[in-house]
Amino acid sequence: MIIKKFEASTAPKAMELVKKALGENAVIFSQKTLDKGTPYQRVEIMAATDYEMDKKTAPLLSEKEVQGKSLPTYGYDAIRKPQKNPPQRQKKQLESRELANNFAKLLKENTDPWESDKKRSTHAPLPKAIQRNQIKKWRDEVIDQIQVEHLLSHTPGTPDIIALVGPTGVGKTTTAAKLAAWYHLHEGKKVTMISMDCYRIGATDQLRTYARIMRLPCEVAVRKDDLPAAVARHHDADLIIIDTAGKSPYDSKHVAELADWFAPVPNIQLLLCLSATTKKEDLSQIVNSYQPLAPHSVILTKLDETRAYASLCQQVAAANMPVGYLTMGQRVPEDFMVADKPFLDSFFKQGWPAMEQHMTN
Ligand SMILES: Nc1nc2c(ncn2[C@@H]2O[C@H](COP(=O)(O)OP(=O)(O)OP(=O)(O)O)[C@@H](O)[C@H]2O)c(=O)[nH]1
Ligand SMILES: [Mg+2]
Repeated sequence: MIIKKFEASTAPKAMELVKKALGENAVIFSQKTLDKGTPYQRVEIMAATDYEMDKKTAPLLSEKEVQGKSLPTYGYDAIRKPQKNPPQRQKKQLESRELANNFAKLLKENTDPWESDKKRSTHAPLPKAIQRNQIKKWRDEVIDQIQVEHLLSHTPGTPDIIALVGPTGVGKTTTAAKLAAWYHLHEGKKVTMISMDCYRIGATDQLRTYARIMRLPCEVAVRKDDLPAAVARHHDADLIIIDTAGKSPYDSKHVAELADWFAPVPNIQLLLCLSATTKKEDLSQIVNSYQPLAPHSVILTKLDETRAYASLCQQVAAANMPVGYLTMGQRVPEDFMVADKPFLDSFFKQGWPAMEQHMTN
């Protein structure tokens, strides 16, 4: 396995470098723009390929071609790397105002299905002066309801089994890899990965590649019976992470099918992935449609792709499901956090600046 960082003036040029060095099968872990808006703006891509492929096909790059000098460690050391530009106070204030405004809008809409009659009574028009305090109070009440819970350990000597479920493209596979990295590299657990995603071309390869890079076993369950069999084969693992195929939350058959697959697997904990970019109505539909599976907790993904978290906060509180983990970017394993209550509180109160602050520490 080989992981490299490439820099060029534009994304296509950086991709060219990747192809030249690692071949067509390289896996792109991350892409970001450095020194954005300055004359030094450039694109950085982190990509990987396995060792054999590299030996056969990858010509060596000259030092001039690859400007990134130090390669980040693949693993826990790379997590929460300090960022160059700490958040500015002004920006922080703007973000908090945005969050408060969102709550204000929601308050006006008066459309929250989960609200109690007590809260509903606060929807009577309020004088502007006290409205702000009321919104803040109401927001804090909502945030207080959100609980945090991580992986639950069952019987010692048997693996903990978790499965990531959720709609298409919310980041299940990427998060499965981040979870594997966290529990394997940080907690020292013996992790096995299983892919149940045979719907999409290349989906199993995506998980397999991550597993190969971390040198973890990875199985593919093609038929229903394959799943308990694969779990049984890895009875000596500490943790089994199952990645599932994403489907539309409006596809009623999908949840029934998942339930059918999971039925013979004892003590399986389902983690529902919710993307922060999902619209309020759809979030509610997602939570409802996965409810029959009784998810153990939620993973909040793509927190970096929006700055408005009010709907997410509301839906999570309403769903009464604890938050387990957070993801805030495409980088594996860096853009991942095990949720904790004090952080979640400040994140939902302050918005993105709280995340930036956290990542600089
Ligand atoms: N910005 C951002 N992108 C993310 C995050 N997590 C995953 N992604 C990206 O979202 C895209 C989809 O991620 P996947 O992990 O393939 O999503 P999935 O839920 O497994 O998708 P399906 O299997 O097709 O349902 C990829 O480009 C990921 O890199 C995140 O926290 N932030
Ligand atoms: Mg996937």
